[in-house]
Amino acid sequence: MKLISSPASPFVRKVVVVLHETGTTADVELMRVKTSPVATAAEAAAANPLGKIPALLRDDAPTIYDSRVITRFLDARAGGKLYPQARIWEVLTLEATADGIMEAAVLMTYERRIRPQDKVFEPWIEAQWGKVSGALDALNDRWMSHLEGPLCMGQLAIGCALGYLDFRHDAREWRKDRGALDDWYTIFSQRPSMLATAPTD
Ligand SMILES: N[C@@H](CCC(=O)N[C@@H](CS)C(=O)NCC(=O)O)C(=O)O
Repeated sequence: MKLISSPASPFVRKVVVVLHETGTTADVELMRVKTSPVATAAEAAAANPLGKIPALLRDDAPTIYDSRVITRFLDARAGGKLYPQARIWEVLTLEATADGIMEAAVLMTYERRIRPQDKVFEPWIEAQWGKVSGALDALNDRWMSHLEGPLCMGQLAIGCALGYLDFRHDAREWRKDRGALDDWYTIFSQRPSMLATAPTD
């Protein structure tokens, strides 16, 4: 199988982390592309009508896309431990929270990198950060018992979201006043799957 990917994308990272956690890295070749909302890579456009990455080209079945679909597919294929049925709604909500953080943070990056400088809309950037900030508070205040529980996809996704904040939005200092989340991430980010997938340009 082939994964349309970029080493800077937190959504791609979720998928690659799952490959590591399930011991299936050898089954998927990473096809690196450079893509953006205004310059979609041909491979991304061919694989996903939305033009986004990640997309997974399967050998004997149609291409699938959206990180949440791909992570669930890869986990099911490997035996299905990352989406435990007993906690499924919490796991999915945690993953959705991580994806929401990534979406807002990626949009902030695009606004500064892609939009002409005189058209950058600061209140919009701050509104996106407001979403990230609210989600981080909720994680710190209400989700620590889940984050500290048995490994699941929700935790891996939150790890990737926090890693992206360090990578692109370090100046926002997300750790400030979020000691529990900071402590959890300090340990979680040392997992071999997280160390092997640190974002790069
Ligand atoms: N919901 C999608 C989001 C994927 C996404 O936004 N990927 C970014 C890269 S980090 C992308 O492909 N951007 C190009 C675009 O928006 O056209 C997923 O989870 O896979």
